[in-house]
Amino acid sequence: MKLARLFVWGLGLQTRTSEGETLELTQTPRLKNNERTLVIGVGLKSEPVGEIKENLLELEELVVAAGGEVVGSLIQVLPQWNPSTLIGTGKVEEIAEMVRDSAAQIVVVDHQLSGVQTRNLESAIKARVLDRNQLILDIFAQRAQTFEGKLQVELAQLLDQMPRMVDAWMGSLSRQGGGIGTRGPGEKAIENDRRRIRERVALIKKKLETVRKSRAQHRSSRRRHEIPSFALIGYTNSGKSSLLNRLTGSQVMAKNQVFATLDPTTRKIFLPDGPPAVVTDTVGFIRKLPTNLIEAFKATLEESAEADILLHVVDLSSPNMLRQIEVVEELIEEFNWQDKKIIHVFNKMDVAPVERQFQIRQFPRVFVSALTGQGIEQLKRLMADSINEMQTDVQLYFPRTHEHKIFDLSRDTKVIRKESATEGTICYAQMTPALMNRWREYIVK
Ligand SMILES: Nc1nc2c(ncn2[C@@H]2O[C@H](COP(=O)(O)OP(=O)(O)OP(=O)(O)O)[C@@H](O)[C@H]2O)c(=O)[nH]1
Ligand SMILES: [Mg+2]
Repeated sequence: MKLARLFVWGLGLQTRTSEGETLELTQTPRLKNNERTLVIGVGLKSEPVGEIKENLLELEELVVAAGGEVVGSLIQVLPQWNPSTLIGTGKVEEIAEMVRDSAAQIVVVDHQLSGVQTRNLESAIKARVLDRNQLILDIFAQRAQTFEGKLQVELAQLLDQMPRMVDAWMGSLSRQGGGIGTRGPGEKAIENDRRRIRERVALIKKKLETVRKSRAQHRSSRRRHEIPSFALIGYTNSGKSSLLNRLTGSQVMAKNQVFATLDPTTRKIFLPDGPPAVVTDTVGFIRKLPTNLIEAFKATLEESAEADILLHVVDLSSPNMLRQIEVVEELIEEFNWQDKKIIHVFNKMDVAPVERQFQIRQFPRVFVSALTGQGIEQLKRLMADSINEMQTDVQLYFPRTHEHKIFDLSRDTKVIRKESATEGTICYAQMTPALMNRWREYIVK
């Protein structure tokens, strides 16, 4: 029975043990409020130590965001990973001692752990062990508000759980002296669990697909009305939501906390001398973002993928600014957004040292403060300019029988010049790619 419970740990599913009794299972092992937590930074000798330390500081922020209290930290740099515990045996002992001394209830390791490694560490350290991915998933699970957000988080958790299960299962088989061909009752229960998870994954994916379609419909209706769109992207806590509020006068939650925003919000914005546009605020990025989360949040990310222009928001005051920019740029490549138009928005200029501005090589860029409003007018002008830049000069030909359409054209865009031609009229105008698509049957050049 112990075996069966082990594998379905944290799935929020009801399942049957090998003895046939029904188990009510709890949600993912959440970090409870004020739970005493030890954080462990790990890295290989080949990695720069500074980066391992930075990652650890960020892990501490993540623990606080999840509601935990950091009571100690420790770093280990290894020549290579230890397959059974990730870190070296001596360090495991040291951590066990720290856990005893500090009465820590939970240990978070800043690296992905396999199911076997987690279990071995837990039995040696005598505390619950989470890895970075599980912690991030935990925060998402706590924050998810909407139906879609909750579905996405559950999907990410299930995808995260599956390989751990298989791994822990293999580990326990080899410990029992079993192997391929030895099928115990526990194994059957595990297979059942795996099937249930697969079914649930399929169900959630189907539901998410429906959500995705309805989003796509909204977007295409925006397209039909030719509304240019911006998406705020950037490192978590860089001030995306604050900027949305400042730009559009809305009141979405902005908080000094990593992953304050999960669900995308779209608001209308009025730019000087420009057409009305929309701005979308979405979930922030972080280094080592779990791939399962990316997979699960596809629908949300599409909202940014479909935007005409990305506003990459950077926290100019962060000591890790350059690394954070790098992480976001890597993700931009991963999502294939590199060909989009990107405006770099360096936020929090009110609290950043002025020299910082000289380190910036990205263009086009603007320095702002969502808090004080500094630079916001400049940002708006840059946004309006970028919309206008998206326009190209086109030439349209309307045969006599379609000349009434010129009236519609002049409502969509400014008709710069009209010339009569044989059996019709030629019009010169400027158009955005979306408008060009709408008028493609008349465009000659
Ligand atoms: N001093 C200063 N603080 C700012 C500025 N903009 C945002 N903040 C603060 O930075 C913190 C994070 O702001 P958010 O707008 O929630 O950041 P976000 O990028 O939406 O964060 P996530 O949704 O968690 O990814 C909040 O405490 C804001 O008050 C600014 O221009 N100056
Ligand atoms: Mg936000």
